[in-house]
Amino acid sequence: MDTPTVAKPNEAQEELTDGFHLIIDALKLNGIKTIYGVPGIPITDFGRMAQAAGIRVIAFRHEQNAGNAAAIAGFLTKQPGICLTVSAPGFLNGLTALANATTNCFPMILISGSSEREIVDLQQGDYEEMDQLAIAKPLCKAAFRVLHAADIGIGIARAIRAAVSGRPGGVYLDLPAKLFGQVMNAEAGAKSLVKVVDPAPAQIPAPSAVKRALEVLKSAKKPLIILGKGAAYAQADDAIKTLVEKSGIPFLPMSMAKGLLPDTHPQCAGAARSTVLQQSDVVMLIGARLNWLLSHGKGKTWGGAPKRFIQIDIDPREMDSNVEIAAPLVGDIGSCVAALLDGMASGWAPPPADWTGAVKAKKDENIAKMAPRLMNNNVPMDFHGALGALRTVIKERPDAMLVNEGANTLDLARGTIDMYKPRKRIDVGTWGVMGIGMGYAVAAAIETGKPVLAVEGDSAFGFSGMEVETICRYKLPVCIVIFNNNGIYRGTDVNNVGSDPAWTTFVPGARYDKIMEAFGGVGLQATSPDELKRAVDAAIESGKPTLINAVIDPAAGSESGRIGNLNPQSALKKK
Ligand SMILES: Cc1ncc(C[n+]2csc(CCOP(=O)(O)OP(=O)(O)O)c2C)c(N)n1
Ligand SMILES: [Mg+2]
Repeated sequence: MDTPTVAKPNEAQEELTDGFHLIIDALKLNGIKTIYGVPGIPITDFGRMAQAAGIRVIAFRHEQNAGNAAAIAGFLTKQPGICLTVSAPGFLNGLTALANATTNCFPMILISGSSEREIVDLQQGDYEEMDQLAIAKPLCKAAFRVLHAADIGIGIARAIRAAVSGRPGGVYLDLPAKLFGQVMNAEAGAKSLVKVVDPAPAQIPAPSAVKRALEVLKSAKKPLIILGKGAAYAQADDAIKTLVEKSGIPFLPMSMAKGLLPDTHPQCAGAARSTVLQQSDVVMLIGARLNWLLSHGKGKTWGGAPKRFIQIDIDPREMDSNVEIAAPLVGDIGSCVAALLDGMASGWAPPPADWTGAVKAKKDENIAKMAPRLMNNNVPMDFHGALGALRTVIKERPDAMLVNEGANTLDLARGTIDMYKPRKRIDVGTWGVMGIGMGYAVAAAIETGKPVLAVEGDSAFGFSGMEVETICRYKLPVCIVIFNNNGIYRGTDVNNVGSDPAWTTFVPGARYDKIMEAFGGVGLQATSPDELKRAVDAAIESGKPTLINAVIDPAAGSESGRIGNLNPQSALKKK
């Protein structure tokens, strides 16, 4: 029998490297510290080597959750979050997160191993065969494939720059299995690596655009500032706070911009949302898009009075997307806000007192109306009673990260739980997508080192629930509270035909806390707001993975939470 011999041509003289190491070196050179992923062919050894080289490799139970973790890591840090998957099915599992990242403008790179190009392109049925690059392209900002080890440096540099420059988004990087094992001269390999210089260059707004924006703002009798998650992403917190305070204009934070200035700030108009949207005459959007979440800038929500919009956005094509923008201000948010502040330096008159007075009166009225509902200690709990307890938790711990998904559980928590610091609230974002919960919770814990409170509808939790094992495995300080109302929106629907349950309902009285116990975490049940508060306090104090099954009245919720109006209605039914 032949004994296989290993050819050692110039090995004595020549030091070699390979694809595995070049990828790791390229990532490290560009400051990547963490990879979120799921192992398998052809990336298992790569993950081991990355871990050995000091990169933190966080293994999930499903790629969608790893992808969501990478995406939110990108949002929190302004560095692209990396998700690593196997080919075809693993890649597809990660793709939802990649598309969601792109929609939400989060910088993320999905790196997937892929099968042999020669076989894939001839469609000869390779293991996990799929033309991944072509499939990823329409769902992300950019997609690249690296075929030669010598191109790894440039490939990773392009991916990083594409993810974070301009409007951030998702990038796909296709790495065929053969690439990992390709060998090349180590010195040439080192030279081929690229450190991306100034990956997200400042984009300075034109002085004429700044002047126009200030003129429109000055002309306002009833101005309003809307802060979007782009403003939170920008990490220009001090400049934005100064702009809002110097202008004296009421501001409305979008969901993930909550806390950029505290929700308790005297200028916050969150509790008078309908009033300010309807009655304002000039609206300055900072990193907020006029999409469905703002009723496209028109219609009933915005009232009858004509509006003029000033819009700050890094993407020129965002302007006039839905309605005319009177003063487009294109540039990065930090530079735009700084330029506006410069322009205001020579003196600025606060908005008319009858406007700010009217906003304050409406807001005080709404807050007073809500207060007793949030203090109820009813059993079974309703959403308001339970959220009143969690609101106090965050008030007492403004550094904690809040993850939130569901329908009623989302909409009511958003309006109830005040945020005090920037980038502490992460949720379903532009799409209202279920399934971000545990991925976001893991990344929030890892990237910030702070305690995480995940407030989850029972349906919402189910989309990523298996990651409680991941949370236990990495011993993350995550407290999950499940608002268990036995179903989607409510647990009271009945199917009158046949014996199947109504399709919006779940097993009644389920004990989600037991799932956590299965992996060594703490599982608790809470049936009153007081009990819930005590349980969450204990969880956060201990830093131990905890899941609290919060029993909510199954009849308390409403269809689709606050967006029931989006459900299509038949013209026939209306007759
Ligand atoms: C990926 C995805 N699938 C389905 C939906 C539709 N959807 C919206 S909210 C929701 C769940 C709402 O139920 P739950 O999380 O229990 O919240 P509740 O209203 O009961 O508090 C679903 C399935 C979605 N938004 N995203
Ligand atoms: Mg529910």
